[in-house]
Amino acid sequence: MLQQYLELTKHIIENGTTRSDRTGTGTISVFGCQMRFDLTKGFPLLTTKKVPFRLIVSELLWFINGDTNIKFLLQHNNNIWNEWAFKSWVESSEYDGPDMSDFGRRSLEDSEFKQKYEKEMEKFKHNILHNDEFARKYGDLGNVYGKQWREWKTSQGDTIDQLKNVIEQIKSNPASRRLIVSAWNPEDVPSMALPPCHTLFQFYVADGKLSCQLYQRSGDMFLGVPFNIASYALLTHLIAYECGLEVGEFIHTIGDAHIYQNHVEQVQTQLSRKPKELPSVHINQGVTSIFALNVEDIELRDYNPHPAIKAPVAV
Ligand code: THF
Repeated sequence: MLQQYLELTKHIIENGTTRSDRTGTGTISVFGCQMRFDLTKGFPLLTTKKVPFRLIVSELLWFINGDTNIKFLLQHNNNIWNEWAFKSWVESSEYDGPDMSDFGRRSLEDSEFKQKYEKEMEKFKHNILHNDEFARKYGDLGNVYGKQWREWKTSQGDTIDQLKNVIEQIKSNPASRRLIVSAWNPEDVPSMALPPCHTLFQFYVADGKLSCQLYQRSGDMFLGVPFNIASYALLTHLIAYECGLEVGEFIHTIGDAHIYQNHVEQVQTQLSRKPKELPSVHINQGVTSIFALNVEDIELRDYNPHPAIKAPVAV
C-alpha cells in the first residue's frame, strides 16, 4: 500500500521541476497527485523508515482539542512545531539575544551558529514550559489548524465548531456531500506564520465505512507527508469510532508535492529498502468521545520498520 508513496517520490525525482522556494533550500516538485490508502488493509505508517508515531498522536490530539499553543506539544516531548513559535519570538522586540535571523538555513551551514541557535532554542523551550505569561505570548501559533477546526470566527462574531458539526452530520446524515472541514481561512492567511498545508478534508460514508479525502496544498514528501498520511488515517479511525462506523479509504491529494534538495539522498536510501508488513492501530474501547482522548488511549501494534533516517527541516 505504501508502494504508492515510494512510487510518487521516485516520480518526483525523475520527472519533477527544480524550483527555488520560500525557504531558500530548493526543491524538486510536481503539481497535482493522488494516493489512495485502503485502511482495512492496515495502518499506513511508513515502514521504509521509522516514523515516530507518538508525535503524530500528540499533534493530532492538539488539533482536535483546538489548541494552538506549542506548550501542549512540548509537554508531550513533541518538538515538530518549535521553529515556528521560535521565529516569532526572535523577531519580537522583547528578544535581546544573539541575532537569529534565517536560523534554519544558517544552522545547517555554520556549526558555530548552530550551537548558539540550539542554546537559544533550549532557553525558549524552558520558558514556554515554565513561564505561563511567556507561553501565552510566544507559544501560540495564531489561527492555525486547531483554531479553524474548532473555533472558526464568523463575520457575526460567533464561532463555528467545524469538527463537532461534521461528526454530527456523519451520524445524522451520512449520505451528505457536504462533510467538509476547512482550515483555509482567507481572512486569516496573511497574518499566519505558516498558512495551513493541509487545507481541507471531506468525509464520505458508504456501506458502513467512513472514508476521508484530504486536499493538501503543499507537501514536503520526505518529512511532512509521512506524518500527514498517518495523521489523517488516524483521524479517520477516530471519527469512525466516534460514529460507530468501520474505516474505508484515506485519499491523499497534494498540490505542490516536493522533495527538498537536501532530502534527495535520504529519499534514495528509502527507495532502496523493501517495505514491511503494516502495523495496526487500536483505540481504547473505554473512551466515550474523541474529545476526551489521551495519548495513551491510542496504541500502535506490530510496527517493525527499517531504521529512522535523519533530515533537516526547512523553515
Ligand atoms: N515545514 C516543512 N518544511 N516541512 C513540513 O513537513 C512541515 N510540517 C509542519 C510544519 N512545517 C513544516 C510540521 N511537521 C518533522 C515532521 C513533521 C513536521 C515537522 C518536522 C520532523 O522533523 N520529523 C522527523 C522526526 C523529528 C523528531 O523525532 O523530533 C522525522 O524523521 O520524521 C507539515 O506538517
